[in-house]
Amino acid sequence: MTTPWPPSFLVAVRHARRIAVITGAGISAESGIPTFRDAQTGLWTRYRPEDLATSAAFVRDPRLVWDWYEWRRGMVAAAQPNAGHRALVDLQQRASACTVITQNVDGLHQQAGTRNVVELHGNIRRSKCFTEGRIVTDWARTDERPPRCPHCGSPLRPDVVWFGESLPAAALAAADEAARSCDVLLSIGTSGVVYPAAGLALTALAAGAIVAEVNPAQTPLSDSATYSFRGAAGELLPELLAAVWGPTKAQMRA
Ligand code: BV8
Repeated sequence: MTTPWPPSFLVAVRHARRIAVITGAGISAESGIPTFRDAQTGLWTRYRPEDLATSAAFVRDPRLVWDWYEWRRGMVAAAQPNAGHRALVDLQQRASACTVITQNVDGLHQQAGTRNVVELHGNIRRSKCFTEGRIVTDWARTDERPPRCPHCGSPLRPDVVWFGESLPAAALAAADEAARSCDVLLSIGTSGVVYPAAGLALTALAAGAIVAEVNPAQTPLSDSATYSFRGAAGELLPELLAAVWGPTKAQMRA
């Protein structure tokens, strides 16, 4: 089923000087990584992500939080970028300027080949010292969980932004500048409930950009977005690129 793309939207994407893209967990769903809104599976069904992704939860039970992230790291390590990630690599090559901003911590945009990804919430593949904040790669592999910082002995934590923590200032500034200066913003696979990330699409709208959403479900952005396309990123994004610039060689061979 091909989406009836509005011609005005296709023209806007093709001629945009600058495109901003904001992605959420939905773009990684087709890579097998559960979204935050998906029910947690197995051991983790009894916990809400919001209750584990906090500094207080880590202080209260560092091993539980460390193990939750190790479980997620395992899924991320086994995951491959999907057609949605690859379509954004294609978009960045075809558009005159395209900034990809992500709330995701899985690193799949970089793995797919997207350049200069703005990671608003850090990256689960990196660990840092809970006290010093420095990134640590070489810790003693003992069975202690969480492991200890080799420099000061504090527990290690994932290099992600927890609820109640400020976003990296440089990433937030880059995302805000992209939202203010783009002609088109694509909001892909996000429920749009976590701030300040969810505010970026509204910033783009207020600055006069065309804002289009790709999501199988309604979100708080759906009614205010210029366009809201119902569907999966892995299906709609390749379709959109083909509608704007023609099918890729791979699509022609398919
Ligand atoms: C902060 C990393 C300052 C960790 C995450 C107003 C202003 C500022 C702050 C706040 C505010 N109001 C409230 C707050 C506090 C809070 C907040 O927003 N709370 C929410 C719950 C109301 N914000 C913060 O704490 C932020 N910090 O603002 O600092 C400050 C400092 C001190 C005190 C106050 C403020 C920090 C937020 C970052 C938290 N860290 N991740 C980790 O991963 O473990 S957030 C995490 O959840 C994700 O990164 C993401 O941002 C969010 C989940 O959202 P989504 O990515 O959208 O995923 P979700 O599952 O929700 O939805 C998936 C969507 O995909 C669905 O819509 C689904 O339909 C769709 N989908 C499914 N399949 C597909 C699909 N779409 C396309 N294709 C498919 N195939």
